[in-house]
Formats: sequence, C-alpha cells, structure tokens
Amino acid sequence: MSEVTQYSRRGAVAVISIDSPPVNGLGHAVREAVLRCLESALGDDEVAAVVIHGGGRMFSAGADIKEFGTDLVLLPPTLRDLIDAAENAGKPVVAAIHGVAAGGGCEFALGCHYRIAAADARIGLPEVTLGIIPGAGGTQRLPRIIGVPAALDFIVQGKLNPAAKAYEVGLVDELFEGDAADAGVAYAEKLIAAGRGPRRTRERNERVEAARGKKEIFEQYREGSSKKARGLEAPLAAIESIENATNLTFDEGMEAEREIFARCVASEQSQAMRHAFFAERQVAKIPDVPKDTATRDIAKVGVVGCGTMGQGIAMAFANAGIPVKVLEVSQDALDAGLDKIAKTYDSSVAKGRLSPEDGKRFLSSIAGTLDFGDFADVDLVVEAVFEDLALKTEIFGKLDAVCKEGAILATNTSTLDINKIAATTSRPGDVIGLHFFSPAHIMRLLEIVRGDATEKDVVATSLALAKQLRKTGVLVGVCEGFVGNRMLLPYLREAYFVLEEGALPQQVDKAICDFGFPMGPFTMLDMAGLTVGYLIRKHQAATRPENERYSDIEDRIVEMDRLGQKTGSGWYKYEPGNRTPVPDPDIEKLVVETSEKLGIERREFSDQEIIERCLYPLVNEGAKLLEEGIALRSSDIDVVWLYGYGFPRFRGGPMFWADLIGTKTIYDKLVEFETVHGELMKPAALLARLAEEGKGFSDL
Ligand code: T1G
Repeated sequence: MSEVTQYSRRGAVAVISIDSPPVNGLGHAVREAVLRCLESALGDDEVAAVVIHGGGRMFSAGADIKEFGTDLVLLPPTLRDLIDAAENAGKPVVAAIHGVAAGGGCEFALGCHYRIAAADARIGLPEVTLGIIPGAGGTQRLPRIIGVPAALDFIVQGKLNPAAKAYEVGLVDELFEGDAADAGVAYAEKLIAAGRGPRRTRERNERVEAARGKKEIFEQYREGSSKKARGLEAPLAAIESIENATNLTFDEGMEAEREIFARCVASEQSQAMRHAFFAERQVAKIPDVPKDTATRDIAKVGVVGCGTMGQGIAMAFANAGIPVKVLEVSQDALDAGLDKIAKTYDSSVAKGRLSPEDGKRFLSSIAGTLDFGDFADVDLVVEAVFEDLALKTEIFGKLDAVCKEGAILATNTSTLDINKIAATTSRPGDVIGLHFFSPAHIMRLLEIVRGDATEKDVVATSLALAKQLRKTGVLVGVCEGFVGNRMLLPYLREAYFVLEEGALPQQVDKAICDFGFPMGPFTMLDMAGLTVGYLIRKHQAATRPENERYSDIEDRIVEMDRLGQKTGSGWYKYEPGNRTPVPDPDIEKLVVETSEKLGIERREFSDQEIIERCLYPLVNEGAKLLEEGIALRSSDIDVVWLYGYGFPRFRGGPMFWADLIGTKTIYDKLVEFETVHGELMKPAALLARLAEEGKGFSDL
C-alpha cells in the first residue's frame, strides 16, 4: 500500500492497482511502489496468481516523459527492472488493461504472462511519435507475441490500437466488459484452476525465428517508412531494433534496444517531438481563465455563409454531433453550398473514410435557411462570409438583434479586427474569433481570437469546443493576421524576394520540403488559390510605406488569369486532373524579366540560405507577437505552425527550432540581412534581448 499503489488480496489472487493520476505514468515512485507490491505477492505463499491493473482512467500511459533527461529514468528500479520482475515471477501475472496501455505501460503488460483488456481499451507503443523507440523491451517482446509484420505495424506507425485489434493479433488473451480488477481476478482464478503457470514472453522465440534472415521484410518496411515518415529518424531506428529481435538472442536484442533508445532520446528530433507533445497540452491553460471556469452549453449552432469555409465549418460541427443551421443570402447559393457538402460526404464514404451511416447522419444534421430569425435559439453562430468589414458588421448587427441572450457570436475572419466587429454589437463580451483553417472539417488548428471585451467563460467555452470538434484550439490576441497568417507574411515576402535575386519557385519549394514541410510556399499558394492573397495585397497597398520593398510577381501571375491549381496554372502548371506542380518556363521567364526590370543581377542560392531567408523572419515575427502579448507562450506559436501550416513536428515548431539553432545565430543573421535588405529584416527587441542574454524562447 502506498500513495501511488493499492495492494489487496482476493482469495489466492493478489491485486495491485497503479494509482498515480492523471495517467498512471511509470515514474520512479510508481515503479518502486509497484515492485514492492509485486515482491509482497510473490513472497506470500497464499498467493497463487497476481493481477496488475490501473486505477482511474487507464492502465498506464507509459514512462513519465517528464523524467526524460533526469537521473530518475535510470534510478533503480528502472522500468526494465520492474518488467523483468513480473516476467521472471514464479506465479502467473495478469495485466488487466482498461482505458489506455501506451508505451512503457504496454511494455509492462508485455512482460506480464497474460493480458486481458476492456473491449473499449486502446493499446500501443506510440514512442515514435516522441522521436524514440520502445525502450523497455517492446521491440523484443512484441514480435515474440504477435509476429514480426504485425509488430512492425504497431511500433513503426505508433498508433494506439483498439483492444479488438490487439486481441485479433494475439497481444491480448481475452476481452472483458466491466471492472478491470474483477475481470483480472476472474481470469487469474481460471488460470489457477487450469494449473497454468507463468508464460515468459522472452522465451517465446518461434515467431521471431520465423523471420530470421528475411532481410526483405525489413527492407520493404524501411522503404515504405522513408516515404511516409519522411525525415523521421525514430521509425527507422525501430525497424533496426525489431530486426535485431530476429537475429540476436533476447538479451543481446535488449542490449541493442537500450543503445538505440539512448541514441534516439538524446536526439534533437526527440527533444522537438516531446516539446510538441507538452506544447499541445499547454495551449488550453490560460493564466486568467481557471480550468474550472463554467462553460456555456453548445447544443445548436448557426453558420452564416455556405461558401468553402462555411461548408467546412458546418461539417466540423455536424461531425462532432452538433446540429447546424447554415444561412445564405439566396436559395441558389444555399443549394449550391449544401450540394457541395453532400458531395464531400459522398466522396468520404466512397473512399471508405466514413461509414454510409455516419455520412447520412452528419448530413442530416445540417439544415439550410435564408432567415436570420432561425438563429433565435442557437447557442453559437459562426460568421464565415467574405472578408469585408462592412458586410461583417452588418451581419453582426442582425445576429445581435435575433440571437438569444448568452449566445456566442463568433467570426471566422482571418484578417479583420475582432474588436471593431464586437463594438458594433450590444454584447461585445459574447463576441470571439474562431479562425478555422481550410478545409475546416479536416484541419486540426483553430485560432481562438480573444477580443478586448470577450468574457472569460466565452474563452473557456471556445477552448472546450475546440476539443469537442477534435481540434487544437490556440488562444491568440487581436492583430492583423493573428499568429499564423501574420508570421506567414514575412515567410512569403522573402520567398518572393529570393526569386527576384536568383532562385526559382521549384528550388525554394524543394529547400522547404527537404527541411520537412509537406510542401513549399509556391505549391501551397497554388493549392490555396492565388485570388485571396491578391485581394489582401491590393487592400494593403494603401497603407504600405512608399519606399518599402514589394514584389509584384504574384500579382502579375494573377493578372495573367493564372489563379492556381483550380485553374490549371499559377506558379506552376498542372495537367488536367493532376495536382503535381510542373515548373513552367513562362514563370521562369517572368521571374528573370522581373530581376532585369529591377536591375538585380541574379545569383546562386544555397538551400541553407533559402531556409534562413524565409524562416528567420518568420521566427522574428513570432518574437514580436510574444512582445505584443498576441501569443501567450512561444510553445503556442509552435502549436499554431505545427497544426495549421505543416511545420515539421520533428523540429518542434518555429520557436523551438529557433532555440535549437540559437537566438544569437538567428539574431546575427537578421542583422546581416538588415544591412542588405533593410528595415523589414530588423530583429525584434525580444530576439535581441534573448540573443544578448544567451537565452531562448523556451526560457520566457
Ligand atoms: N508522461 C508524463 N505525462 C504524461 C504522459 C506521460 N507518458 N502522458 C500524459 N501525460 C500528461 C499530459 O501532459 C497531461 O498533463 C495529462 O497527463 C493528461 O494527458 C520506455 C520511454 C494516454 C492517450 O506516448 O498519448 O513509455 O496537461 O491530456 O487526452 O518505451 O496522454 O494535464 O498537465 O493527453 O486523455 C509513451 C502519451 C511514453 C503516451 C491520454 N507514452 N500520452 O490522453 O490526456 S515514452 C505515450 C498520451 C515510454 C518506454 C518509453 C495521452 C493518453 P496536463 P492528456 P488524454
């Protein structure tokens, strides 16, 4: 009995419960306590079998990630010591899994002799999502139980698998309903009655021997993994360790696993991915909005506008089980929008991404209307019309008149001033920005824009709603472009400028892709369409300082009616029905002519310089956003870029990446750029201070 474990006896069965909320992480104190319980059970002659289960929500989420990089990880008993103790036990040890058994938690279960799981449990080894491999025997024990191909799937993909799948592959011996301890004791009693003893996984070699010397299995997996997990080191390390299981003895394989694990855990990729893990959990913690702030019920939602964004937003709510009314100005526009929604569901069903039942259910929960009056009983309205302040304030006036007291009035604007919109209503406290990213029913990021008057419970409700929509909600303040788009501007600006100075779109895109982004800026622009950017630049032209450098290449492309992928040409050209960007000599000619027109002598660019020119100003803008308090934390900025703009997770996000490089290095390079390219490259005061103090953004 300890603070983190419970020990009890039920007849001849000892029951050990791990009780270390919130996720029964196997930190040092837990390991020590569980081992003590296990030793008690094994030393008690009246005990014939042992059951281990988790208290609270789950079995265990594995090693305590917070212990990484500290001495506690290796302080005995280590996780390996604990698992060996269970495996070498002279009495059958049963792991009774409910909720989740992940990472070291799953490895602990693999060391137990028998595993049973609740039918709705999830089980897996997601270590590769943290840039590591299973380090407590997972790569040696799992293939011994479920075979090499299945173990490769489990470990290299790093997913949490439904218990039914785990049962199907033989990882779990039985599925149960109800209480884990009860089910565990019942199973243990069956074992005792059947006289079944310990079954040590380390001795189950048939399935690894079956794959001995079959290099092709691993070669194929490496090839597949290199494509799918481009740039990631951990999946390849995991394949290496599983292959060892087929060619080495158990102990040799365990030793090799320890070395590979140590290599991974020390890597920058793992540091970055662990940062991302905690950063995405940190975003919901708002200093002045306590966790227990009451939220408003959101049971009915209205959406104004059934264009591309309105359609996606309506589907996001419907997919989360919240009925939606979508409003349009005309029946034709409404029919066209609802038809697009129906077609989108049909194609998801056709591709097997959605069951026909779900497709029908989601679609039937979206209704159309032409009448603002139909919003009288909704709990939230999201306005998603054209980016025009006058139009939006007119709509908010109507919503203010018809919506019930306590309804939240949200705008999906990506550039306009929320405070100005809120000020036109009688209830600015109920106004908030909910900035979805296209396609809104798919993209995980939701920028939650807090206005000066926005009430705390509206903030808390929006954060909870983001979770309900299975999105990552990041709270940001009001400024042009909020966090994501504001940082995107200098990134794109410099991408245009390096074209004028000597690079070509395909070179810039390749450099950014090799860095780890799914695509470069010019492919991304073509995919999003060039029209919106063109209109925003036209809008900004009025306020742009006269002597400020500006590239008009993309404007000229738009004026050539090349609007991007959807029109078959933009920065690239596209074969009909094909999304592959093809470099276009016409664009190359336009770029070279622009340099000549500007009197710029074109020169060679290294990929490294392209990265520095495009990403350092992006980081610099992030520093300004922190100075202005638009972003609460640098890790929030990282989450925005990880979930909204494809920043590679193995680099942790732009601000974490900046810390890995060093703020001094970035500062010095920006100073150098400023001498050549002027004020636009001027380092932010915060960056200058951190560079001088030898600190990073994570020190803030
Ligand atoms: N270590 C430390 N803290 C953890 C943790 C862990 N393993 N898992 C979760 N937390 C914290 C989390 O930060 C949050 O804290 C709170 O618990 C609730 O989490 C040797 C070395 C289990 C599916 O990769 O995937 O074992 O924000 O909000 O949505 O091979 O947590 O409240 O302060 O995510 O219900 C491998 C990681 C570790 C699983 C539950 N394990 N966890 O999701 O809750 S490496 C994992 C999860 C390892 C061995 C290696 C999820 C979850 P706070 P939450 P949830």
